Amino acid sequence: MLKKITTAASVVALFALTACGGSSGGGSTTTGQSGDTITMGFAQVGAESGWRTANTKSVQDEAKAAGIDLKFSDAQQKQENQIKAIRSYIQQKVSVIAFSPVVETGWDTVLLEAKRANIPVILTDRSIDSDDKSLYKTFLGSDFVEEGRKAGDWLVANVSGPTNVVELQGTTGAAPAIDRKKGFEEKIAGKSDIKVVASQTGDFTRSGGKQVMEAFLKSQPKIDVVYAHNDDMGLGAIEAIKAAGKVPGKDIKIITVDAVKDGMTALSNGEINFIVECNPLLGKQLMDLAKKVVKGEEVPARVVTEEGTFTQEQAKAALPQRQY
Ligand code: GZL
Repeated sequence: MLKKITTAASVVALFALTACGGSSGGGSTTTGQSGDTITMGFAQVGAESGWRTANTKSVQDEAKAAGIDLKFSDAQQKQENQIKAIRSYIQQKVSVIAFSPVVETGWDTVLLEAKRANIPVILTDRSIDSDDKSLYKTFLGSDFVEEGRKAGDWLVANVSGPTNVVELQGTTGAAPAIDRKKGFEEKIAGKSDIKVVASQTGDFTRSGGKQVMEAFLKSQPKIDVVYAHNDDMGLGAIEAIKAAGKVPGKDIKIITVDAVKDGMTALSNGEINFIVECNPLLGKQLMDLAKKVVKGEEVPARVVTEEGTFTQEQAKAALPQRQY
């Protein structure tokens, strides 16, 4: 897995090959500037998808391996719960706060409270839409616009003639939902034969994807392709397509994002046609960044994880080695 690290001031691309999901040894306690054990308050989005489960495991495992004392909360995909968790971490005077913002906006007030308490913040997985870049030290996560572009590129190269697409969007207001839609639209723009005839949020869950796809199958006379912003919603759509007596991957092609095991299995079975990878194993990089930030060392403003894509044949070959 190639990881590209860029700094805000200059582009110094350091490419380091790291094993996907590799974790360091250790387990000894890591101390910060004061010599005390580093404590990290982590406010997780929820447990909405296979990707999130893998991401949570990576954060927990790598905190343990790094000797960082992790305080962890699950917000059940509610912003108010994440804000409450961040406030409790501030009160507990943790060394560093890390979180994946469930939506892009509404964070300035609580992050200003963390700043005034001199607690550094790291954004991981998803970013925020704020003019005040001093509210966090770095953003570690994927380029979701690029993920959408990869999905659009595959569609343009693999369909011909009038093509009706239905889109299962991620959580409304979430960076991956906004950006995966943006990148996809960029690539199909000007292709007059390709039309997104319906687009609605399935909230990144399997049940959400199934319910929305059931509605699309009733309301749309002709559906050729499903573009789902994550595997879980794509898997829900497969259930709805089968229940409607159609063959997923053949009657209706399916493109998803993530490449978690269940998605890759459906891809290798021919029920999904293409998956854009989004790597959830951010734990090791997060802990390395946290150690630097607590010591007051300079860190890149943006750390982008480069990811691949999978066809059905590539999924068959890759599945045995997949970490999640
Ligand atoms: C993407 C992540 C998204 C995944 C979904 O980095 O935020 O949230 O694509 C997950 O599976 O629910």
